[in-house]
Amino acid sequence: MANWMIREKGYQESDAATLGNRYLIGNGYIGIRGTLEEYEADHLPAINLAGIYDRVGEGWREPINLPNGCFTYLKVDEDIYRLPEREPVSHEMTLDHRHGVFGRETVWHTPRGNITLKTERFASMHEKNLIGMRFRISADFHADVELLTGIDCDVWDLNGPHLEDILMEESGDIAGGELIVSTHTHEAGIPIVVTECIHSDASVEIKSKRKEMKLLHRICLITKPGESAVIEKWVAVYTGKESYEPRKEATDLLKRAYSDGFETQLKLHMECWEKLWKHSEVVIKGDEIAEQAVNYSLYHLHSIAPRHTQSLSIPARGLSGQTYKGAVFWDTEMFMLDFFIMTDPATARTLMKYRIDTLEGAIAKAASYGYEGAFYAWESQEGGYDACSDYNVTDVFTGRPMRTFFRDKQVHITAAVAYGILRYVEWTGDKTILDKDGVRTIIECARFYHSLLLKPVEKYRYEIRDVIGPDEYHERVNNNGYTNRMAKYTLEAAVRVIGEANVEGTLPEGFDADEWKKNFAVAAERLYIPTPSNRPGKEGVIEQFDGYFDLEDTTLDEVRGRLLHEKEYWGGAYGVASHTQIIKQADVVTWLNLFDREYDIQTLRANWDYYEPRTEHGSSLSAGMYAMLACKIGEPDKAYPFFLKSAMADLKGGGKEWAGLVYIGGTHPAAAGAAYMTAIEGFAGVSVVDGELKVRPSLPRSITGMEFNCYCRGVEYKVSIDGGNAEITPVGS
Ligand code: IFM
Repeated sequence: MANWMIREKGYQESDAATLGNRYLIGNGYIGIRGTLEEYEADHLPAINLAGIYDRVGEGWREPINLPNGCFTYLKVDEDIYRLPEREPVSHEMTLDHRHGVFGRETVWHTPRGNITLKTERFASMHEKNLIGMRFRISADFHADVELLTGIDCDVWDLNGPHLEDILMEESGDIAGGELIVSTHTHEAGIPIVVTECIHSDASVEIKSKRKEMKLLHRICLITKPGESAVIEKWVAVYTGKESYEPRKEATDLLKRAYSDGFETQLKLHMECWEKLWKHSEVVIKGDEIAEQAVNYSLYHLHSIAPRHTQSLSIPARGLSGQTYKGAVFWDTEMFMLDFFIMTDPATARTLMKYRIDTLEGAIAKAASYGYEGAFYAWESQEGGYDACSDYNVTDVFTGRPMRTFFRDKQVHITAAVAYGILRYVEWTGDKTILDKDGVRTIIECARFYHSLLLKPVEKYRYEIRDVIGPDEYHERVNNNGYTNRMAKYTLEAAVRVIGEANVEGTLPEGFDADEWKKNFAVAAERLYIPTPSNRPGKEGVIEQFDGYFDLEDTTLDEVRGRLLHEKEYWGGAYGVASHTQIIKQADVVTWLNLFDREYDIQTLRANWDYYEPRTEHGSSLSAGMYAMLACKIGEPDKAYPFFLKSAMADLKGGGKEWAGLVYIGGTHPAAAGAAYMTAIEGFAGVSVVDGELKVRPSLPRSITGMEFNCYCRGVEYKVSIDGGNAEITPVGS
């Protein structure tokens, strides 16, 4: 039986940030950190909304944290019982990651006996604007209890405050009254409404503690030993982006939920989750740890999938807070997209539509640097706005912002967009995404690389200089192999797409197809792609960028030992890794993983063996790429620990939480996606060849079989693997 529950026994205040990520619940629209109900801003609770950003002054533009509608604490005989202030007798947190239900149970000792508070909460998959909560209070004595629950408007912000003119009101349409908080964002004035109501048989009073920015219900009851008092609570959230009447919609939703009751709404929510698992559950036989870790990873991807819209993407830290500015990186296309293509093609389309719809932002960014075409945002927010600043890391020694070049030099982002759109088409067969806008997007991506090319006077080839590859520790390098190969891919893809669009009539008006096809084809052909080396000791290894092999060749331990501060940034002008061959994350290995068919196994292995010991894996994206390439060289056992590292990125934690003095903690959906890709494309060996689904399993020792479903070209297949044998059957046949 698969394990779908994680639990944390005992209480450590210092774990609040990590557990906030690990126990996150969400429905793609709302993300709620797995923090305790009584936590205030200093313990980092956050309710995030997908796609709503705000900027205050010169601070970073970031997603907003909503007034915390889950805020709750307990009073017994006039004394407050909450963590961390009051030490518990026992404490446990749980997450049912099959159904997205968070739970906690805490027992406190009071002078008259023990009191237990149990809570459950879910962000409804059925009603995207709804959060459901249920409290059970029991005591082994006649306790005089007050449950204080409501909306805490004193929110945690990294670069806020983002909410203005906060208005706290009460209304009496529902028994017990509704609490209503109306506010708007600072920059664009987007109206936000958070409403709350409770259902309780006990006596209820509304208590406003406006000074402390809290609007609360006070529920008074006397416990009977052996019985639990049950209180249900609903929170509804609407914004002016989705409704002209957010307040009315929110209170209408509250009324519906109130009359349905918790059990009914919970059932609807769980049924939605069951539907998702029907298409996406991965059964792994023989290895329960791997099975739980993969499905837990998929839980996170489901929780942040924007199913409520047709054009939105997923931020690099999901909906787990304001880190990384809630922005969308190449993580989506290169790490998360495959999961959606194979289990939920409609969401995959939504992710790629976001890129097509933000093309104008990318064109404007390219123009701002003097390039043509589309230079996509390194940290994309709405409209394709690039939230990445020129000073993205704070120096730990001086406290000053450091000039970083992620925004202006990580040009491989544009190729990720072209790759994602075409991978979607290849797997789904859905060419409708390549309408006029889609075709234009591919053309503008290619035009960008075309405008970047340089031709050295003495050489008959094009080069791309002054870039940062996936390994961000080496800045402003020439001919990063990954970047050049992805640029070539984009140019060649554009040639193909232009040819087909010419027939379909989907080319942009006035576009000279023949001229550009020729330009792109010549550029692709002459673009320099570094080749495997024949230097002694480096045979078959591809140099990551010009001059990389001449850098100091030392060990990871040696470089780590040179750190003067644990949070010091390893890259940049003076970083400990910058002048060495130590790299942050898979770079050449990412490239070879995508284009493995162009190299023999010896070359793939030589590069894996050379680069892995030199990789810090300082990004959660790294391990998955090593895992997948290990599978491609027929070494699933070598892949396994890297696969588990990806799959456990949030289950176990331990990843980097700081870049210099900038907090970068949160969930790791790209690692979750990489875990899926390793399981399905690596171990199970799933691929699409000429439009047909192929399976060639190569399982690690601990895994004896696998079962999962996979969409390909509009048909859903069931794949069953038993040792080295695989069976593919269309679902429903
Ligand atoms: O996109 C990644 C990048 O490759 C490494 N730093 C973190 C980013 C967001 O996950």
